[in-house]
Amino acid sequence: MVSKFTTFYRHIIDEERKYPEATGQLSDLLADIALACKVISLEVNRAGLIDILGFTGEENIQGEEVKKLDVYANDVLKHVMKQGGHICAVCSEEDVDFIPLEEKFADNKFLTNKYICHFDPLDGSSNIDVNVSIGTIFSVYKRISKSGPGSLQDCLQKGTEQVAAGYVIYGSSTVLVYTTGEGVHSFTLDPSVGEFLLSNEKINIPKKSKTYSVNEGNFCKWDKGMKKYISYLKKIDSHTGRPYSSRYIGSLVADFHRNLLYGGIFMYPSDSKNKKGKLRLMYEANPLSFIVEQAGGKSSDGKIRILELQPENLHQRTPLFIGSHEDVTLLEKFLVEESVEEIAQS
Ligand code: FDP
Repeated sequence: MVSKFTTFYRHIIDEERKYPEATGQLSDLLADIALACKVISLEVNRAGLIDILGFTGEENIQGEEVKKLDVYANDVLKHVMKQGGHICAVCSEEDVDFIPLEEKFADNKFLTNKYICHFDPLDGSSNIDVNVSIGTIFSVYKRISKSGPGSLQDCLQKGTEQVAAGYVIYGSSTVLVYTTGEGVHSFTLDPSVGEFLLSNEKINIPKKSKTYSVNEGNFCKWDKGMKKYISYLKKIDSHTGRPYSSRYIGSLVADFHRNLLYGGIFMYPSDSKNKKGKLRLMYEANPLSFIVEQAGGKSSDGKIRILELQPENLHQRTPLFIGSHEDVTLLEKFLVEESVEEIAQS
């Protein structure tokens, strides 16, 4: 519980003051993202009232073109990013290519477009029309190139290079979770004042959990190790807290958020159909991995730490195992080791 009345902007400014050399640009950028997400939140909340779901291209009663929510969210984020002037490129899960941006403050040597932003504007899109929690995921990198619009090389950096990451979940309330590498903090939107207020500081994910999240309908497509791990979690053993409970919303942000607070392991493995898994490295896996590690958890593609994967293209997919540290470590053993019979039998 937090007794202080701290807004998101106050929090990032306080963090920034710990670094005398900071120009304030990252704080401004994060504040811009929060602003865009407030606008998206409003539209998500209104989605059931106004008839905008699933009707891209049609006109509403004001004669304006109606957009699907994911298209709308993408447009809002890009618009706010362009206006802010702190980034040299924006990459979105909704767009095929990255969008290079010109310098806005070319005459000010202290303000440059030195950052890159990656967005999944509306994650969990298959849940949009049925009132299930969805979210926006973001991550921020520093550019590698010196000046001008950003390049593909700027956009394809390893997850270890992220300077900030977070997500906003549009659920029973709108919650923003972020890290700049100094712990994970969450803020709840108070719609009456229009501010994100600090609700949870320095979040720690439980080291071991009793919950797994996976689309078990894919069971027959998984490899042996994955099948054995899930079967292991379902066996009764009070010593190791089994059987685990199963919780799967099918909205990554929502599943991740629950596991972050209560403990859990989220899995989207590769399978016989999707050899590289389903989720996107740059837009989903990297930001959530930065957050989970900052909260004391772990994230892996089954063998390698997600943050150390070298991206080769913007929409690259990866298997993802993310959550409580001990659970991800045990899962890796099932996937990697030749002989898992011993653990599986125990
Ligand atoms: P969605 O297809 O609804 O957009 O990455 C997208 C994602 O949702 C994640 O949010 C979610 O965890 C996952 O895909 C769900 O995939 P399955 O429907 O295959 O379980």
